[in-house]
Amino acid sequence: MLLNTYNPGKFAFSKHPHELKSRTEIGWGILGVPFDSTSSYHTGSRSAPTLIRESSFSFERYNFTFKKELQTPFFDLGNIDVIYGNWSKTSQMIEDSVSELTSLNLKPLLLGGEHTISYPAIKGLSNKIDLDKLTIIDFDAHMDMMDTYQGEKYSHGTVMKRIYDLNPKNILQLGVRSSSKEEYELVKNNENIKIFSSKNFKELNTIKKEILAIEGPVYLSIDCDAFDPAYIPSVGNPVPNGINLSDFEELLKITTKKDIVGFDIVELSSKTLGDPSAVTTAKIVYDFLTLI
Ligand SMILES: [Mn+2]
Repeated sequence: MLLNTYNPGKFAFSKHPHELKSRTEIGWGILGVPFDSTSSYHTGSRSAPTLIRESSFSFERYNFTFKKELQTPFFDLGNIDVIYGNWSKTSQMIEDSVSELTSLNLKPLLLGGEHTISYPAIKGLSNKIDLDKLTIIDFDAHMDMMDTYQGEKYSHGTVMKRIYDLNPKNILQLGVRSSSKEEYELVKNNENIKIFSSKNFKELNTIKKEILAIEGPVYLSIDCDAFDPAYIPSVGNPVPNGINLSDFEELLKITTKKDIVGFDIVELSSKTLGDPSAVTTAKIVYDFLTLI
């Protein structure tokens, strides 16, 4: 490092890009995706990548929660140059960027932005992974299984339906506590989609067993609204009575033992530097990188 400087535009502990050229081992590549054009309630998730990175500098390399140092190699490569209001071009850019990351031996770690970004992220993996073997673990208060929302086919409210249309092996949704009747009917009658509501977290062992039984590659998507608003109030669509951080940490320990091929964290919606919601979101990324 030159002089005694640091770069608050990159996630803390990120490796320097010059090391990218000589890479052979697999690592993670962070991309910010500051897109929030379909947000329907609290807008502002376009600022989340910046807030998450800034918050990451409040952590130590030693992760006391898991008694482990953060040693996973990762590169923060900046933000995708999204076009606000133009989903089709933005979506293509996300897909291409993820695809490019995989050709650099990097797995995608996306900082949203709204939840819609998960769809092109998963599509971008398709040259490396058979999507019909992929399981999606989606922490979310909502099902996001509507076919259209507010007239839009591609929206934070339809993203899991679009992903379902790609025919992945399974979708596991954790923390759900809000849906339309149509979404509930679709999910209830579908053996490839499993739902555990936030109330189901009283039987955490059942969810643990469900995760442990997963075979094959996994894409992990975390919508910050899965958590109780007591932990992360600044989200696009807050829903009361969500999951708590201790239960999440237990599940993250198990999930990171799986073959995770991609990760995103979405829907943090704030404009305030140091917002505790941003610190908690950054902590989840930091925990993930420590454990993976
Ligand atoms: Mn969502």
